[in-house]
Amino acid sequence: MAGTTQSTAAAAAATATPTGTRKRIFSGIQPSGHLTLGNYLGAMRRWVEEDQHRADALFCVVDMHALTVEHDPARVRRLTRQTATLLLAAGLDPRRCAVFVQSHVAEHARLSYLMECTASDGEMRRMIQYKEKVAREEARGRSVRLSLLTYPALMAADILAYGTDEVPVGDDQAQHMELTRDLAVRFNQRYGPVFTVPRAVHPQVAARVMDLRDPTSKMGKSNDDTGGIVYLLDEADVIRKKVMRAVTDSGGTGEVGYDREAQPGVANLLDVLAACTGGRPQVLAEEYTSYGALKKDTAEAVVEMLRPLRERHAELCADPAYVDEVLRAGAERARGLARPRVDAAYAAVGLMPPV
Ligand code: AQP
Repeated sequence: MAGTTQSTAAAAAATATPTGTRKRIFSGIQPSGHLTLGNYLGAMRRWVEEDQHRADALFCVVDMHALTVEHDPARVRRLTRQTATLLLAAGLDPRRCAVFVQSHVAEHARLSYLMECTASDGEMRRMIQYKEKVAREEARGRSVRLSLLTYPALMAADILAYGTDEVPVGDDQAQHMELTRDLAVRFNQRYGPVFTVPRAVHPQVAARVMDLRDPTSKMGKSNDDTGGIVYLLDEADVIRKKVMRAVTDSGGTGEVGYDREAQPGVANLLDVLAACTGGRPQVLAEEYTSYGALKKDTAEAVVEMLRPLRERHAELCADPAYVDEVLRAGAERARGLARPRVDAAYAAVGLMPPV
């Protein structure tokens, strides 16, 4: 332990429970593509329906993460605005939570460097998402950016800067969350108790929505083949077409059953239908005797669930000044919350405060 009296005192102030007994929640979403049904069911819906009501919540468009692979600057800028607009359209209420853009709050990058100094090269290289994305970048004939390797350090900084208790995310982020917890514990052991150790919370149903054309892979917004991905802004007919063409039966049984191993495509549709209707996938499986009927009902449930979001998105696009103001106020609040903790972390590791 190397915590000085000064840094420990600053850290204690910074780690005090933010608003009495209210939990602090942080989560983020990358503007690396158009948002998908996976993003909505795995993360956003819970932010809207539960998290913003029960906690002191911050939701962030993590634009710097979108630079970890080859990108078009104009597209990232456009998608950042679109992502923020979709978060509001989905129902995040700026009177209840902060909605902001990562690069507008310098504390994320400041803390990310300290996280790189806390993590080891080996643990970064073990990340499954890193290995998958390296393979994808290489298959596209692109070089692999160093930031792809250090991405989890920035993600840890995003979370730890706010004294976050809970991080609502899809299943695919479980490994990064474990690393974030390890980094928080390690930092605190080395330098004093600066960070709260956060925990991940995953939705009960549809924690990992799979690609409709390849149900063994996650529905990802940056996948090359878009035929199996439902985007939140897809027209109703496009959604219907994609769901009706979903892969259902690789084993050839022809029966509707909820078995993720044997029938991943059917299980995925049942998960999506359950998430949209509030049912249970195992129970829903018993109600269907044909894939066609299951697909039709799933398509309609998705279309209906997304209809209000699409309508609200169109309204918000007509009022960009409102979205700007939400993001400005959100960033201001986030800066005020993050700065004392990041300053405490800088002091704790031995960096001299500005004179
Ligand atoms: N398919 C999914 N099912 C459930 N949850 C998902 N999430 C993403 N995809 C699914 C959750 O959405 C939140 C934001 O995700 P992200 O922006 O960090 O990552 P991404 O959508 O996976 O985008 P990438 O990494 O740019 O590219 P792809 O998609 O190609 O891997 C997170 O809470 C995530 O769990």
